[in-house]
Amino acid sequence: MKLAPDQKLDVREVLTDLQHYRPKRKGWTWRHALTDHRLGPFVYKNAAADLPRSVPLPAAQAFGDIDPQCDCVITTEIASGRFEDDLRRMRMAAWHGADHIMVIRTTGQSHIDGLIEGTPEGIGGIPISRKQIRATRKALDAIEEEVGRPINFHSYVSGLAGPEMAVLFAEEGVNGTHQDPQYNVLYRDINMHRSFVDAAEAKKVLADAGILQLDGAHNANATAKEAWKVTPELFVQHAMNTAYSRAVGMVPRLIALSTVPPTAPPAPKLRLDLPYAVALREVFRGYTFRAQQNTRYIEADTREATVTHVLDTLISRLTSADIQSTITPDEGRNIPWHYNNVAGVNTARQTLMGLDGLREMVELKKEGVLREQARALKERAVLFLEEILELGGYYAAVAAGHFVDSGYYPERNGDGIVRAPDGGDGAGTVIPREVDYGAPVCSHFGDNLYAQRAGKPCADYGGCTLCDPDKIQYLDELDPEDNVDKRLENPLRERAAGVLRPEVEKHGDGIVCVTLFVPASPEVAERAALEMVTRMGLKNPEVISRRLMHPAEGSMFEVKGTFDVAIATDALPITTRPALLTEAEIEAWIRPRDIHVVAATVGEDEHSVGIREILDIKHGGIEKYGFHCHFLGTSVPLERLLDVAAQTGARAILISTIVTHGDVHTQHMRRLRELVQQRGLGTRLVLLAGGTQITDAMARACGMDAGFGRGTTGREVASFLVGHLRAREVG
Ligand code: Z97
Repeated sequence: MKLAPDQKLDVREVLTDLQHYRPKRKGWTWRHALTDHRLGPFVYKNAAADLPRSVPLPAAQAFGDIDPQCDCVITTEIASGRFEDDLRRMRMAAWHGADHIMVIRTTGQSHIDGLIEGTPEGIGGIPISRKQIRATRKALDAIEEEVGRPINFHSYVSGLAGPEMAVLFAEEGVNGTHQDPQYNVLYRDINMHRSFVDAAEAKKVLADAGILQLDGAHNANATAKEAWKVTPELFVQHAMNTAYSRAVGMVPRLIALSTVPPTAPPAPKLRLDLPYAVALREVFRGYTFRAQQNTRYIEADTREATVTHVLDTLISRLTSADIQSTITPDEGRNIPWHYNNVAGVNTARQTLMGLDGLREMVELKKEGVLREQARALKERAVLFLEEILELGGYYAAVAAGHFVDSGYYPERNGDGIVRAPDGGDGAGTVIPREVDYGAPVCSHFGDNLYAQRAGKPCADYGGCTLCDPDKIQYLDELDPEDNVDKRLENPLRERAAGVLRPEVEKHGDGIVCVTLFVPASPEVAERAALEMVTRMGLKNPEVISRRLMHPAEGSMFEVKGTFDVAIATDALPITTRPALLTEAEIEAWIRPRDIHVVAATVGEDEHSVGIREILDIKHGGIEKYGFHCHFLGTSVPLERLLDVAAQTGARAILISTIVTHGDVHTQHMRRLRELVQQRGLGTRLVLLAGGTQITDAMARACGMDAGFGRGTTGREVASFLVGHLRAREVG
């Protein structure tokens, strides 16, 4: 399967022959850091290889459209709940620099005690099935070829079916997972014994498949009443999972500690979060770090979420991050929207590149409050661990409610999560292995009847699904109604009919967001905002963000609603804008040639703002490329423009009309052409007209070489002029 940048991802092609699809590669891939990477006008200190295909950051237009890539992996979490829609979102995220795609399941899959077949939408959310994974991996294999960088695919190995999930992921080329038995125990109330036994088995499978593991410590941050107070415990949680993973055979490089800065402004964020981040990296040196933005503080304001994300990322750059995970800034108010996935990725990318080389200029102090705080945290963590030992171990400590207590250890408020060692889902399901136990796959923790002969244990029984993928039983979806083929019917019909609707989540959902400021008290303003959006024709309007500007003067609202109108693309008046020359190309052609242009606002028009924008270097006008501009002012007669053009040997005349009536602008254009012809300058002079009422087609119909309407930039005019003059030179 191959993707072309100008063509939409074909979900049908993804689904074709899926039962025989095999992943192109397995195991985790890091970016390779480059030192002193030269790109455009800059040298980067913390960059990785460039992408052949991507969408650069907006400001890149000022630097030759460069798109430097940072040295750490960037994550986005994708979870519309419909894998066929998620594939398109993944592609967009990859073009913006994401190379770690987490497919989060929208159901608590940890409670399900087996693998799921089919994609049951609706009740209870979306669990992960083999079909979804395989389709996603196939699409990601094509996407990584398109952007030119491996994409790590990620999901969760937890719960009662943890080992089965691990095998499934190893079979299907999933590259990263969350795996931490403490997550089961604390957050999903799954039996402790079962969770740790399963974890050993699952971790062995992950280790053998080279899959990266994230732990679940950050969940304490997200659930604790005062997140900055659970920081000593987080060291303990990381230590437990890390030690257990090592004991099973995982390599440190693929054990990623999942860490989240615990606070957000107005908390004194760096003062609290930086010592914690520093101490963590000192204690766990040699492991890798997955830094994630804290979801806890994301509410309705995407601006605020973005600022916190930037500060979180600053902490990553001041310490370290091997993976920078992103959250969508709208997560507190919607199921994330696809353009907000891209926004989150861009916040990380923009911040990380903006902070390139920071540690070469800024050093964290070796003494003082930062070190004192870091040391205090470590001491508290060690005391916490010692107390666990005194109590008789982890199970006893959880039973005593020592985890996710809101006290700052050694304080305790008695509100921690309490789990009984013999309770929870799957209690009593751990049974001793028989001596003749035979493991169904080669990756296995502990005794196995099948000895390691001929290189692999499964040789004894003719191969396992990890070694021989043809042994995998592929079951397609079982639900006759709710399956991808049925769900695709409408989207494909609409696409074939050339029909478009706006969307934010799923194909053609029609959801749009309107921003309004309403000048009244909050209650009145909100009611009015909903009414206004209803009158715009949106259905089911819902205020998703409200920001008070002043109790009496007004509030700003973001209202989402459904725009239930399909637009036929073939009825749209599409004008293709010509591709622009780069700034460097324009300048390289103009500078050595001494090109003069004459410009004025003509007729009886006193407005010069528009034409000045096009000419002046201050406004990014064509002067900056080396054009010699003779601006003659406003209300200038056409004859005078021609006189000056003759005197200066100009190659172009630019006329502007802003205020026109009775079609005077078309008369000016026609007259200018006549005068030029009369004086025999038609082959020498390029004639351009601009103004709010001018269109390119109209200007050409009136004898101009081109017309430029509202919003034109100097680069567009310069690009046209160079293209035209160059063609005449050649011709
Ligand atoms: C993150 N934003 O990137 P279930 N195991 C662990 C987890 O943290 C999770 C699950 C399993 C977050 C992702 C929260 N984490 C979302 C260690 C979920 C999922 O399917 O909800 O039962 O388990 O870390």
